[in-house]
Amino acid sequence: MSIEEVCSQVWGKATSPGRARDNWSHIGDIERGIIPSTSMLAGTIPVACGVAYDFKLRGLDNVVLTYNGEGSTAQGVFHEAVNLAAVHKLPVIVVIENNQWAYGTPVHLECPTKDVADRAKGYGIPGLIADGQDVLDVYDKTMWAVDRARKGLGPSLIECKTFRAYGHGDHDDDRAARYRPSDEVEKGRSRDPIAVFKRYLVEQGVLSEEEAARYSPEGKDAPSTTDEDFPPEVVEYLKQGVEFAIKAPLPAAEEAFQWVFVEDKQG
Ligand SMILES: Cc1ncc(C[n+]2csc(CCOP(=O)(O)OP(=O)(O)O)c2C)c(N)n1
Ligand SMILES: [Mg+2]
Repeated sequence: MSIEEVCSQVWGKATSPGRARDNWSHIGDIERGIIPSTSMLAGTIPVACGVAYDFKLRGLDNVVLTYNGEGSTAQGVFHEAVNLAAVHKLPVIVVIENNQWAYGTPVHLECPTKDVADRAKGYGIPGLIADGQDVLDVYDKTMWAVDRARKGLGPSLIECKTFRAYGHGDHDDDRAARYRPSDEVEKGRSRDPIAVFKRYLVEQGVLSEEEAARYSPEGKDAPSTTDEDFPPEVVEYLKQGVEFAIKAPLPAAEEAFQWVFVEDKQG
């Protein structure tokens, strides 16, 4: 998806895939295999199962990945959908980003097992644990599950152990600072995934210390970063998208009634 389309979705313009019908976080495009999500926690897992069932019926070896928080695993629909995927050996990978909080609810009040990955046992499917701060570990575990699904062996659950560096959203930062102990926040932020990956690249001799230190967005929230924290080509790329979206037209008001139901091609 192009940066122009992504920015258009944020600005709610006619040039966005959702044509201003949904917010930025629900971006998707069926033609390109990106399923738009819904706000209902875990609600995208049964949709992923439906898409996977279609792939299976058509004999394709495509795999569906669906990303959810650990809080979502306390929803009834999570269990129904994972059960369905397991029973029918659907090529679905359920990725759980365990950032240890669902708004103000800590993981131990959402999930009774030691690891969220243990939930997989009830469905007889693999439950993998990845270091969610390490991009390569997440990649390896994901590809293991993808290969397995491609062989027709069914779904896997991958718990990526991660950390919510700030509040649930900008609106939650102050509250988060009250309900989370500050040492927990400091410890979590110290393992920023960008810093972890940079360190690895330096160790492997791919990046020099000097190159690694040139740009440093890690550990900063959005309002604290400046253009200097990113390579100029990245800043230019983003500006291009933003400028395009600001100038783009809004959809026509009549569109509000279109595409709500399946339309009769005759009339
Ligand atoms: C069924 C449902 N209940 C409540 C909400 C409100 N809600 C939005 S995000 C959120 C917390 C989600 O926590 P988690 O699943 O851990 O994901 P995270 O945001 O931490 O990645 C809640 C309760 C919702 N969107 N859907
Ligand atoms: Mg969470």
